[in-house]
Amino acid sequence: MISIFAGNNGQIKYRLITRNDAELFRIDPKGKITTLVQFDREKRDIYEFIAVAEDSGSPSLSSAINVKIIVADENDNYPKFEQQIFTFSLLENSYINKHLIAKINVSDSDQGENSKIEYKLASLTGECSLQALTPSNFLFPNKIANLNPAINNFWIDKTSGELNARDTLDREQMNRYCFAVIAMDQGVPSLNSSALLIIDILDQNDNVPKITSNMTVYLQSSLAGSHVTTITAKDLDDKENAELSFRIVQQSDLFKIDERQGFIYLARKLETSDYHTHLLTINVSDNGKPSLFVTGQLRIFIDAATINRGNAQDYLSFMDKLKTVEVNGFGPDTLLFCGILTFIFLIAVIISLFTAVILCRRFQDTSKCNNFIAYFIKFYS
Ligand SMILES: [Ca+2]
Ligand SMILES: [Ca+2]
Ligand SMILES: [Ca+2]
Ligand SMILES: [Ca+2]
Repeated sequence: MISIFAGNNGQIKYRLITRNDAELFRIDPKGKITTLVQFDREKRDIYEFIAVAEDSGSPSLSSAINVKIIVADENDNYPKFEQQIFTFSLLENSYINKHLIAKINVSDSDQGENSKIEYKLASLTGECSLQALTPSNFLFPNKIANLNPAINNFWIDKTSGELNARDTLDREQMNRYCFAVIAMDQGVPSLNSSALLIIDILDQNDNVPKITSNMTVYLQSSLAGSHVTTITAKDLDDKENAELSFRIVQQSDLFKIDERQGFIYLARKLETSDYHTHLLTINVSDNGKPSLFVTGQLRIFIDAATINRGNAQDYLSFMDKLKTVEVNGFGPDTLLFCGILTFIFLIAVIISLFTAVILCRRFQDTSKCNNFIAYFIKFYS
């Protein structure tokens, strides 16, 4: 409310001369100006009109003043994020712009302190989703330093909103971070909003494959194609950086390796000269760029006693299988054989029937035909 007082010189009348803004204000007989509507500073913050004071003399004398109304701000707008979910990717073991990951932008339509934003990061106690984004799920770093060290890998500049990685990150330890980013204005009382922040850590080929299989083998079979052993290895990286290829380094006409699966087999039947210890250098490499590799020595013992024992065991297990088929009577092979016999029998019956019908038509004699059919039934019964 504003008051305009024009002195005591007779009876004074007040009125507002305005442009469009006149309807928004009124002035009472004592010169008090009041508003007629609610004002929204974010739509318009300045109004101007002229107030006139007029005496009741004859002729009447008057004076006028310019009145300027400035609408003060109220903190009635929440900080607004550009988007609700921010997703960033960061290559492990590296910085982006000296630790800077991105700048989080927030707007607030208010003015002054009411639109001045401070940023904070918080861990989420719930799952990584927009539904979990409620203040009851927020855990701030100072309270949880020992409970959730993941958040300590990042920090946000509280005034600029620049999100930074504090240190190099290892994808093999954690490949995704999920936080809440909170923006608070400095109004009284303060208003705040939050958004989901997801940081995916991309893989770099920083792990050498590790051989995990036993590298000592006693060969038990002399036949070409026999399984010798399978080389297994682990690589902690991701995708092609962890896809492994297996190779025998030296040329060998006796041993071959499957490049993808790592199993080693006999390329040919054993000869007498093969009966000794063989040392193979196995190379296991990933498909990263550049590729990393490890080599290991595989020791294969070949002696007649072990081979004979292995061959004897192979023979016994083969005989056991045969017995199982005989005892059960209806092994898969037996069933196939029975099926083929039945099929041949049915074809024979159909051909015979077809022949019988054609011959009957040629005989033109019912008794001969009946005799023939009777003979046919007797043959198949
Ligand atoms: Ca605000
Ligand atoms: Ca406001
Ligand atoms: Ca690797
Ligand atoms: Ca890696």
